Amino acid sequence: MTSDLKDDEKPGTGDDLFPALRPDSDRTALRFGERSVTYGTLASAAGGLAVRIGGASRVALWATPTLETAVGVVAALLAGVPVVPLNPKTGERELGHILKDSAPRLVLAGPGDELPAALAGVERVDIPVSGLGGPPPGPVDPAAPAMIVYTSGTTGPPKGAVLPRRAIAATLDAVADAWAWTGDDVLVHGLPLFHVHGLILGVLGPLRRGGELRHLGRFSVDGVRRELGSGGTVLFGVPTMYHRLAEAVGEDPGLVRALAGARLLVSGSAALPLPDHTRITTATGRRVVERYGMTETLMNTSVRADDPKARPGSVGVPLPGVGLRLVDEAGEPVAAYDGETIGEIQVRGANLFTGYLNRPDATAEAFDGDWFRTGDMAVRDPDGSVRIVGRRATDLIKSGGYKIGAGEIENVLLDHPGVREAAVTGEPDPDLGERVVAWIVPTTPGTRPTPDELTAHVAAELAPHKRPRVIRYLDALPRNDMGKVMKRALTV
Ligand code: MCA
Ligand code: AMP
Repeated sequence: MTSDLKDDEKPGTGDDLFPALRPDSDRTALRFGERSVTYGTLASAAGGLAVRIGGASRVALWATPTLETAVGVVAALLAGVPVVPLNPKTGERELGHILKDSAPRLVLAGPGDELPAALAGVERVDIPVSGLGGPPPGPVDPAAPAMIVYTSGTTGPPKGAVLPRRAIAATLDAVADAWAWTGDDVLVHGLPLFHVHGLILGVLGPLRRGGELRHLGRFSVDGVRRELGSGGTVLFGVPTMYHRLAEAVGEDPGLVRALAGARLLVSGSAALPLPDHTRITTATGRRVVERYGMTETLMNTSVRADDPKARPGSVGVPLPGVGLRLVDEAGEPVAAYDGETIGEIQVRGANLFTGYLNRPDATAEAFDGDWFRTGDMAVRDPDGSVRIVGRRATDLIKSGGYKIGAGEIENVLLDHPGVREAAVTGEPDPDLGERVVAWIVPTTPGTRPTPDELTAHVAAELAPHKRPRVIRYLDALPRNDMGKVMKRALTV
């Protein structure tokens, strides 16, 4: 039976997060390369899987950049089962930690995916991309945990940020307001699907609006040119991706047309350097809009699509529903909007996580009352917009938009038999923003472990994106009188 009602006027499946998810909808929801699903097929596939996994305490999701991952996360949300996205390239030690900490009852994976031995003890459920659906989901408590996303700190292994369902809804509706994001938009991106940026904003965002996602599988300039040039309206990326577009755009008329034709270009996860803003705007006439978020807080601020005055370097104004303050060294709120007085950004609102899994100590430390301490340092301009000027912790490195803790890499390097001492720092990098540098004192002078050996060791234990890009050898690490490594002295 056909209906004259528009999709957004028809009765839905009853799901509060995805009102457009209707069994009878033939609107395209998701496209990954040649494969796509409509909202109707997605409702059936995810609805059926939701029945299968319903009642599980927690599920892991083998988050490849594929349609299956998107169906898996929607199914878990329909079922009200907390889902832990896993980076399929995670090394042995990090995966072991995440599985022990989160204790998933099931692992959702694509039918052809090969899972590592660490997951052998967890029951596997293959994710279908079609199906017979299931009964409409029952209401899920907005305060219930929806997703657990692992994020690095300065020391120790990653912590699982527990994100309630209401935070996902709140953040997606807030950015929709800032970006005038509707069901008519076609989002293009090639972000990984095991972090907030790619998975929550980049997959759940378009689904909440009833729009379309075209995922590139992996980021490439060619993919952006092709998809934005053939109906895509919005692009999401980390600064490294915009840097690569900025490098290419001067000599690529097709890319110029594709970017110039987009409704909105959004960058986040790290600061987009001024020269990249300038090169893209000069070539295309379009500006890149920056937004500022964090795994624990989802999105905090953004340049608004309807604010033509926002300057490059600004991350915009607090999103609707987000309380934001700057706090000085003494713990006092900064009153000034003078573009000069620096304070730590603290935020509160429905967008926040509820705590770190199994880590009440770390959760307590992260809050000042109901204000979450982000560790990011910023100033506020007279128009209320925020400019990030640095980070409180020097032991956090942002490389390619990934947050990496120096401590976790040092611990792994120290486990290598050829390493006596190790220190890890971040250095400016034109492509990655920062690159991971490892300073190594070999166990036996004269027989150094090779850079390839150390790099492969970190990639295999933690994750390839955490591997050092540069290895430097020293006879001893510089230490102060207390024996503490003086990282500031580690420069060439
Ligand atoms: C290289 N590879 C290796 C090794 N060396 N594998 C094992 N051992 C080695 N020694 C492999 C990698 O696995 C990868 O495989 C390929 O070589 C290239 O890796 P890499 O050099 O790391 O890639 P890149 O070119 O440097 O990647 C740049 C990138 C990437 C595409 C921009 O950094 C990226 O996707 N960043 C997105 C980060 C993100 O989404 N952050 C959001 C979190 P293969 O070729 O198979 O891939 S922040 C967040 O969520 C907050 C809320 C926010 O505000 O957004
Ligand atoms: P993550 O913990 O991986 O979610 O990364 C969150 C961190 O990324 C924030 O605390 C900021 O330091 C950084 N970040 C995210 N968006 C921006 C942005 N637009 N500009 C500067 N830094 C950003």
